[in-house]
Amino acid sequence: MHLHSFSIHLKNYTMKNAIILFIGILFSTTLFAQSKKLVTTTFEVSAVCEMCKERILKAIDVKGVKNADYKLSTHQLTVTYVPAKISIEQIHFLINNVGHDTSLSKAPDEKYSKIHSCCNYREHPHNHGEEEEEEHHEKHPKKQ
Ligand SMILES: [Cu+2]
Repeated sequence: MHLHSFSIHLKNYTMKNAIILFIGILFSTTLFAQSKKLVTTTFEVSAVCEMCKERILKAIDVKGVKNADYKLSTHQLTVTYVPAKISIEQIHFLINNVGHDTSLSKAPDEKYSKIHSCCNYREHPHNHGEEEEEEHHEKHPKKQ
């Protein structure tokens, strides 16, 4: 009887270990999967020209950001990142930090004042690349 109860105890113990091990494997696999998980999102970033675009993309060329694409004509930035390595708030902050406003947060005036005067999107909110070219054509008609 004594021996029998010992064997049950041993069986339970082994079972318990197996369950703990199984949960452990499951948990670490989930963690591993999460650390590799990619998220792609699109949001608005204020900008005027190609110089702005370059500045924005350079600012978020950091660890955790896998891909970024900015469309000047729509002011939309599409970014693919690893949430385990960088948060979306941090990405917005990095852009604000080089002087550009986003749909989530504004650049500090001190940072905004440092960007080139032709990039002053707050003064010329609708004055991006293509439109500017059209305006120039209107302002300077062909001489006859
Ligand atoms: Cu610019």
